[in-house]
Amino acid sequence: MATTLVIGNKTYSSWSLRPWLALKATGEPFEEVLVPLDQPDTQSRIREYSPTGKVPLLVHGEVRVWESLAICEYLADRFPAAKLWPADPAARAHARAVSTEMHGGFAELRRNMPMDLSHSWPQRDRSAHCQPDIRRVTEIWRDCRERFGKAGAHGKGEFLFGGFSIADAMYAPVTTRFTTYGVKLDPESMRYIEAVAAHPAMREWIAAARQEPWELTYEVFRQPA
Ligand SMILES: N[C@@H](CCC(=O)N[C@@H](CS)C(=O)NCC(=O)O)C(=O)O
Repeated sequence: MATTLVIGNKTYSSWSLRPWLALKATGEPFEEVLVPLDQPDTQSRIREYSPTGKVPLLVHGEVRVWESLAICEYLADRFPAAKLWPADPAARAHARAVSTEMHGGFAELRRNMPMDLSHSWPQRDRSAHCQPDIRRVTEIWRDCRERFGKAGAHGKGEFLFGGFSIADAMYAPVTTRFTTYGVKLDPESMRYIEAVAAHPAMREWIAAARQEPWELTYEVFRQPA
């Protein structure tokens, strides 16, 4: 079945990265349609595919799915062999809860530390503006690792539940933000950031991001630090 993922710039589109990682994990071949953000024709191009005017959007045969987490859920349904969620109901419920928490929350962290995979900006560290979000994100990571990951609830590995799952896809863009802005965290969180950075699909996405010609400056960086 023809599969297409419509995404934004790889450097900046954190929501696009999430389902892209999940789709990669299925092993299903797919076409990528990349619509550069913040261009005069961005909206008209996205709206050729998406009713919301936002990316990502998945086209799978006749089916269209938008919203990053809904796309990940659809992929988990259609490609069960990929084991995108942990099999154990308790671990799966926890993975869904932390994924939903990411999808609906952490607005201050997302606003103050936007994803930028092509630069290193320690001088733009605005982590002081989003400490409650950072505390909660790192608490989630440590807790998942301690309760599920280290015990191999979802197979052996360095990810939140052991092996790679949708929960890791949802938090992957967050891990990069701490690297981009040079924020130091507790050792367990730093180990998790390294594990995500070493994931082959993540490396592929970042390598492609660094080839992109577009430069965006987020509004938040025009404000005083
Ligand atoms: N809740 C949506 C958020 C999608 C979103 O905000 N996408 C941004 C890019 S990361 C977008 O399409 N913006 C449209 C634009 O900038 O014109 C999801 O989870 O997919």
